[in-house]
Amino acid sequence: MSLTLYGFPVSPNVRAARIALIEKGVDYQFNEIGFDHLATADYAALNPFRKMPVLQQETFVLYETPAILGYADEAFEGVPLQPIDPKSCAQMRKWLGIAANYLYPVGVMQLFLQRVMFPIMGNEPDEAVIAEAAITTGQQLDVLEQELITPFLVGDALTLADILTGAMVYYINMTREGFALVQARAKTAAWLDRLSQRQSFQQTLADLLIDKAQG
Ligand SMILES: N[C@@H](CCC(=O)N[C@@H](CS)C(=O)NCC(=O)O)C(=O)O
Repeated sequence: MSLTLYGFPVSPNVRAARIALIEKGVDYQFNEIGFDHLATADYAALNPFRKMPVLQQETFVLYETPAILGYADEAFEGVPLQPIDPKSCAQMRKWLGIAANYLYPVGVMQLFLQRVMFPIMGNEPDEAVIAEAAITTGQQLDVLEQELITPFLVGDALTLADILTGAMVYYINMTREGFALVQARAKTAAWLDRLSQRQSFQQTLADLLIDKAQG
């Protein structure tokens, strides 16, 4: 059985998929692609929406990160990454939605992109965008802080919720504004620290970002 994940290592969605596969102990090939590859016909055949990641297992092709995360957990042996109880499972899915729909567009695509990626790419960050994004991100992190009543987002064990939310908050924390916001929220800071110490997070930190990690 050959399993391939396509993506650019900096993408937090790609990283989350890699983290889930590593946490499951699944052997997979990482096929590193650049953003220019998304425009090709070959890639459109894998994902007509031209987003990354894509997971391919022989003739089975899957895109959309939450679907890939769920498949990684359900199709392979290894420690379960989803709770069984319906309420806990619903909470986990809620956090997958929060990560994709709220944290990613603001904390990653505005704050992290402008503050960390723009300078790497030789672009000038827009301070007004950063300031606005930091306010919204602070409000979102307040919710995370309030809900972190257990060591992980949904109970005492790592779930897909921690993986996707953690991938987003990890990048938020790489910005100086996000770092201050995370450090001001003790439970969020401790949770992120717990995640950052996992091999799966450490092994998937993109080379481009190694000297940007905080803490
Ligand atoms: N809904 C998609 C979103 C994935 C996504 O936005 N991926 C980004 C990288 S983190 C991407 O492919 N960006 C390229 C683009 O928008 O052109 C998923 O869950 O996988």
